[in-house]
Amino acid sequence: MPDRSPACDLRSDTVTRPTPAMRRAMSRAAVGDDVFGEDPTVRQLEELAAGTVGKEAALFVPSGTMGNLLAVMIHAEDGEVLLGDSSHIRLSECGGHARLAGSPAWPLATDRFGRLSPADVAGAVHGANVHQARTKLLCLENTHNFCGGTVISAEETAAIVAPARKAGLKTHLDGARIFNAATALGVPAAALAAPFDSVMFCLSKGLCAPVGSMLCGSQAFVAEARARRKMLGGGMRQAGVLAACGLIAIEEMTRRLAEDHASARLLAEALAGLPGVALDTATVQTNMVIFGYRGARGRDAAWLQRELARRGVLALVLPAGGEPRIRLVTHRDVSRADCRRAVGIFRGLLARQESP
Ligand code: TLP
Repeated sequence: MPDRSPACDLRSDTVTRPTPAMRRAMSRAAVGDDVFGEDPTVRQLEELAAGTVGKEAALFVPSGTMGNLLAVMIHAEDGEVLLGDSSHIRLSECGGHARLAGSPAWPLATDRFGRLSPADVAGAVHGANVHQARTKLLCLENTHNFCGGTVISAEETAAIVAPARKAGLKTHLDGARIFNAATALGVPAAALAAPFDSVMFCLSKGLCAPVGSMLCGSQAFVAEARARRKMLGGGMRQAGVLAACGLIAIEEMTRRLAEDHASARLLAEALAGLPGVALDTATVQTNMVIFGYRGARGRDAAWLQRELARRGVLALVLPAGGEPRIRLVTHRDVSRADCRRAVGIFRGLLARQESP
């Protein structure tokens, strides 16, 4: 069975297949019942993950969505959550913060690079009163998905988090792609996670593991998350076969992300000048390229997605807020040559449809 998709699949880095080394590690992995705390490979992964982001402990969870939900449940205790208006937690996690954690969101304006204003954070905090729930938690996202995979530096993060800390809030980082941010900034992931009580990062995106994310924080926080993971149905048994891939994801796959960033830049620079494309190249900082499209004769992002798919290039139309936009994500399973081919297809399509 071929391990790579035949199409040039730029919909997401979640489409990556486990690498040959991961397949081998799965077959050799020592396993046990992880709900009984007896899976040695999961334990090893949790220790490695915690150390990598500079936290005391970590929990292997089935998805980033579950990791973020657990953080909201535990930190916010049904109080209010401050988060960016275009954050993944707000727009793409089925409203779990409200529906399952009982925590309403207080959305804050996000700039085009995914940053919140420290003054907005300070101004949004309120105590419980007859009209409002008490503000309990601030969540940030780095890299910021719907801003185009943009990065927030350690200094900017510290400035945004400071007013929340001063007001006694808990803080959580949705670091689904924290290693992309760390690579782009040339700093350890731990430096970006340092200001937060907890951080979630994903193994199953650009790091190529088939399943799983890590939720990291203090010993007490992770113990509580372990119990609540079981409540949510996320307790896994012989999960060592998955954790074995996670070990390779952290130890090896984090080192190659600059290649994906270079591919994204190649795509962005070629697409930015094409007719109908509205692309802010300053937001192309990691492995994503997001742009608007309006062509002649009412052709839009949905049309472009369809025509690309007919030619073997898969893209996503982002439904999250505002005018539909096209998202391309680079990853290990699309080579530089695939990206050059995709550029040729874009050029052929857009140049042709603009002519009378
Ligand atoms: N993002 C997916 C889709 O849901 C859009 C993708 O293809 O980018 N935080 C961030 C910043 C994410 O981008 C995602 C997934 C998650 C959390 C949720 O992770 P999973 O999919 O593992 O639940």
